[in-house]
Amino acid sequence: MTLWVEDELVDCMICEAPNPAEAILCGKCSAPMALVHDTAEENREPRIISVVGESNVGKTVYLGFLLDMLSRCAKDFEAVPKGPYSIDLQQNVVSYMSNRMFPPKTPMEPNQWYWAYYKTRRKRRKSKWVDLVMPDMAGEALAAEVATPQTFTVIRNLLNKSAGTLMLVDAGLAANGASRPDFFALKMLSYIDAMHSNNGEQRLRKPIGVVLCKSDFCPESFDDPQRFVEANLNRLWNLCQSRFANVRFFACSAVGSLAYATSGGAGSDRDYVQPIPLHTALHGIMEPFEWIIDQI
Ligand SMILES: Nc1nc2c(ncn2[C@@H]2O[C@H](COP(=O)(O)OP(=O)(O)O)[C@@H](O)[C@H]2O)c(=O)[nH]1
Ligand SMILES: [Mg+2]
Ligand SMILES: [Zn+2]
Repeated sequence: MTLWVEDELVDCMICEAPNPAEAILCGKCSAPMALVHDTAEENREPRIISVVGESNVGKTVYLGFLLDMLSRCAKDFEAVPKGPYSIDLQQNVVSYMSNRMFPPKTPMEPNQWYWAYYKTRRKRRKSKWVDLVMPDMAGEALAAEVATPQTFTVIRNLLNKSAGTLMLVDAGLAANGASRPDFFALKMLSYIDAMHSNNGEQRLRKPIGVVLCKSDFCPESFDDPQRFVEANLNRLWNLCQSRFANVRFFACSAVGSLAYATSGGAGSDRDYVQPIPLHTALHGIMEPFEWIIDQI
């Protein structure tokens, strides 16, 4: 006689694909399965914060340092990393930057994204756990999904399930007069707006933290981030005013000073200029996170 033990299946929190109970990452979207197990065990709903932004805006650098600060109990936060991937992302950023290099580009394929999952809460107040789930996604994937919804359904599911979103914007480019960061942010927010569309009347209450990355290029953004957005990212500003009830603006930077190196090679490579982060100086990394955690 043969006994068949049917494997228990658990649905992924992000894409809803069934996975074997012992799976660590979802077989379809690579999201950490610990998210399902932990929240079920603790008998609570997940409270997800997502981090989005265009390619090259600084997501990997921001997340890496945020996770590192959280795991060192900055500002009295307690953070529990879930799974090796979470620690890898953080370690990757910290070690590249201490070698005066920016970390390499995030791959486009969803199964190669680093999904970091940290459970975190304020220690002193014994407040509720927050699930900081951050796919360090390639900005191109996000752009593809925003341009043609349903291309990467995993992104849609993630945004839909998050209680709050941090949207990163390249302040250096915006300060130089580029319209690209403004348009990308505009598209991103109108995508979120459309997804939650409630007959178009009420403004969306879900908290959106707009994080101005690379603010070392435009230090004035630290003095008054809101004003900076109003002046340099005016399309984004107007949409926030009309459609979002709970938006806050923050400036942040990970580097103290930059040097520039050229490759010195021949041909097309010749004029390639590469920024070298001379030293790490973290400004405004925790603030957006602290704010959003209090909003959800
Ligand atoms: N000046 C400055 N440049 C940054 C900062 N963070 C990132 N960068 C630059 O932006 C590039 C892309 O950063 P990355 O985190 O990989 O962006 P991602 O594509 O959004 O993940 C890096 O290679 C750096 O050149 C920062 O705080 N200040
Ligand atoms: Mg990246
Ligand atoms: Zn999944």
